[in-house]
Amino acid sequence: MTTPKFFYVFTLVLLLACGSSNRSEDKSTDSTSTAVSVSNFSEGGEAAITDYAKTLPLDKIKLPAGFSIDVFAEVENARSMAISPSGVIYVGNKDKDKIYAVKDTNGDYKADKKWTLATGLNMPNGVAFHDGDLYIAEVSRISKIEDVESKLANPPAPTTVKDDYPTETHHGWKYIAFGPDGKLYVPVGAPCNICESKDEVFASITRINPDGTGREIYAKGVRNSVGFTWHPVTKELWFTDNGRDMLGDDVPACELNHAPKAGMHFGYPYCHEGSVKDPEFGSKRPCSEFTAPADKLGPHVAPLGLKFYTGNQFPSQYKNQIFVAEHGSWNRSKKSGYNVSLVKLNNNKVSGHEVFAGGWLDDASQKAWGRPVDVLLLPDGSMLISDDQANVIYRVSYKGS
Ligand SMILES: [Ca+2]
Ligand SMILES: [Ca+2]
Repeated sequence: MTTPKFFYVFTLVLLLACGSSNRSEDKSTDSTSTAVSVSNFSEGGEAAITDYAKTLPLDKIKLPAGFSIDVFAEVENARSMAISPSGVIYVGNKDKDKIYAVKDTNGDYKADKKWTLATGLNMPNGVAFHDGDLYIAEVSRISKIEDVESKLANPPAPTTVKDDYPTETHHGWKYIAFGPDGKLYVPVGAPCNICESKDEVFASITRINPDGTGREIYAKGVRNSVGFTWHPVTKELWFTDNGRDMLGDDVPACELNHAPKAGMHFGYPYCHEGSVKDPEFGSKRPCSEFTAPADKLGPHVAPLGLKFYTGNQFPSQYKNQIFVAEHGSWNRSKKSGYNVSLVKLNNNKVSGHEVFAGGWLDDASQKAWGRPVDVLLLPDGSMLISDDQANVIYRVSYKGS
């Protein structure tokens, strides 16, 4: 039995017509749906890696045996990062005004798509992903792009969640993250190098509900935290704090702190690194009143983002140890930091630290070609490092020796 050719043609035309009408219906459904919908990642955006990546001297980066480093994405002034369940990485700016999203859409561990989600923002350093929404921290405002992954190619302006944080730009850029309690943690840096403030919100880490209500101060005496995370087992908060300047090359140390409960005071501006009385404010309150740091990371190293290693790719000794990005010093005659450190924990106490990745600073010339800002784990257990000077995100992976 044969079928006339015109029948095939007719059927094909019918199928094409149905297909296109279905597609337009899907679109109109998406735009009114409140459920989390995932974008077609091929829509919009631009290349995430160009020939620029090849110009970076990655061979200068020293890592332990078996590890390697590559460029994952090019992002101007790449600062804090957050990842969504579908593997989109969101990236903030401090010296620029934008928020970006990047994604590896073909599974080769290099991002191939980059979308600019927002522009014209005021030091939008912080990003957090929660229930399908992207939260953004500017100096005084928390905003969000709802259901962001259905809108990567055509994002609306972020809508305000809360806009009454202080407007001071000195230490005003913010890291943000959702805690295990479902609240958004928002630090407020001291508006100075060293000072007391009338408003107790300065030099603190606050937390708010996802809708912006219920602000409370979680931790006090924190000069300028630009990174925090929660222990994967104890669910307790750990955060970095940048020590004061202008007390010389070697004092005080920048800090890694442990805040297992609300209401703790970490010393600023009275006491630094647990034992150093501030020359101006130290006589007002003794160091014994405050919680000392869990680890002294070294003077002026500027620790920012940190993460517990919860992946399965790196050797087992890294499990639940802390990686800390050290942005590097400006207030020191010989530069310090400019690396990613590994802080080792034993029974919830720090047992030591060492450089994990270094080489962005050239010791001889005292010139740096890159500055680590934040660290983030990918689902495969490899680690991303953002760099706001070299304008890239690196990926560190372990293949064994
Ligand atoms: Ca890719
Ligand atoms: Ca402290």
